[in-house]
Amino acid sequence: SNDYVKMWKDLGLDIDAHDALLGVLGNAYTDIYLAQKNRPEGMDYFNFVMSEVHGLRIKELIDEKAQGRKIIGSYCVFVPEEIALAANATLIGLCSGADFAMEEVEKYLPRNTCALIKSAMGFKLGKVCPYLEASDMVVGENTCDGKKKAYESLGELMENLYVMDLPQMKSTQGRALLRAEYERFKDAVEALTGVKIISESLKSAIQTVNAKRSALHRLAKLRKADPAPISGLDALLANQVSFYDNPARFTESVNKICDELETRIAEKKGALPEKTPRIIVSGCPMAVPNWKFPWIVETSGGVIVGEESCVGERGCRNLTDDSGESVEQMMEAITDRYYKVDCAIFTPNQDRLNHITEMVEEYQADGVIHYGLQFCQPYLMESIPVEKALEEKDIPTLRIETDYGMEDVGQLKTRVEAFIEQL
Ligand code: BJ8
Repeated sequence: SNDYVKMWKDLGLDIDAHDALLGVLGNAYTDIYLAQKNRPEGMDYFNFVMSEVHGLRIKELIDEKAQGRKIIGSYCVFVPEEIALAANATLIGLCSGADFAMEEVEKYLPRNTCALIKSAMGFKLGKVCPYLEASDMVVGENTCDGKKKAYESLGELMENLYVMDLPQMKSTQGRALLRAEYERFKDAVEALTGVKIISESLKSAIQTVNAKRSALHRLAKLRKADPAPISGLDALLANQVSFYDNPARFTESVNKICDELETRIAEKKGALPEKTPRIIVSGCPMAVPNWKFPWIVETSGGVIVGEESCVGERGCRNLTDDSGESVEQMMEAITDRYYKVDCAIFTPNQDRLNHITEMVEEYQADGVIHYGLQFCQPYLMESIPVEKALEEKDIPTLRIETDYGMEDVGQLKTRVEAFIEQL
């Protein structure tokens, strides 16, 4: 609508480039999502969210801003939403799931940078992301070397970049660093919003985020059923949308889908037929609109029953203890919760290997596909021990390496089909 165009212009978006992006996004959604059969009716909510992803949700954020609320954008699940919410700010995950303005990007980053980082840079340079432009503060983090160094360049293109340091080892010192960084972040957020975090607001923020994550857990557990009541594509979408939707509304919508899935399970109704080979996908996060790989799997004879990913269980499986009385106690609980995230930037990272094996058992998976983005050192390196650990348990494993381009779809499909056939 015209109102939206005005809103996008006010945010400083490049309207032509943005139209092009929305066109691609809309087509991909139609071809990949709407083409699926046997979807739960509750997915209508997500169809609506996606059709309004740069419209209604952005309008809501602009309205929040008009009322004095601040918007914080983040690129990593280490940035605690609890702290943002407690200071009356909204946290948005800035997705980086599509190539954009690649020629421009390569003036800032080497060609052999992972697609996720290039995408983040491309959305800024191309002026096409309303979430990024609506953010009052953008949080970068020292995770992989690629991101760490890319934020130096990104910081030159924006005034409001805040960089969080993160540990690389799960040690006493590592935890202390995380705790100190969360305190520094809390101070920065309070300075941004002018709102002091108190125990009541922090407790209520923890409960809001826990409720959201619990709804995602509930959805995940229902995928244990055979036939799987929901496709991996649809479950991934729920995880993706959790990063920018209103948390309370999101929680309610996911719980509604879960009610429907329970009925489906009782009726043995599946998104894909019973006995479809069941796959766990493990590895790099898949941000909107990166649906390429799950689409390949689920059109090649498999069904994805779990994501060992930050857009999946790695990102949401742990809850934060909300029993603390003081801000101090709850900040400790938040630190404990995030400290468990088993990202491949940590060394060693045995928890992740254990968790993948656990997921295979829990979801009765027939095999694991390790999804690595090209040039992502942490996950590509770790894919080798992952494969070894799984092979030791006789769990069939396939390692793939790809990017956001469509050139390798045929070749990937051939490999995935061959893998699924032998399960
Ligand atoms: S906690 S996974 S969201 S850092 S794919 S940019 S690692 S080169 S995304 Fe991540 Fe936080 Fe970890 Fe999760 Fe680098 Fe690899 Fe690119 Fe990556």
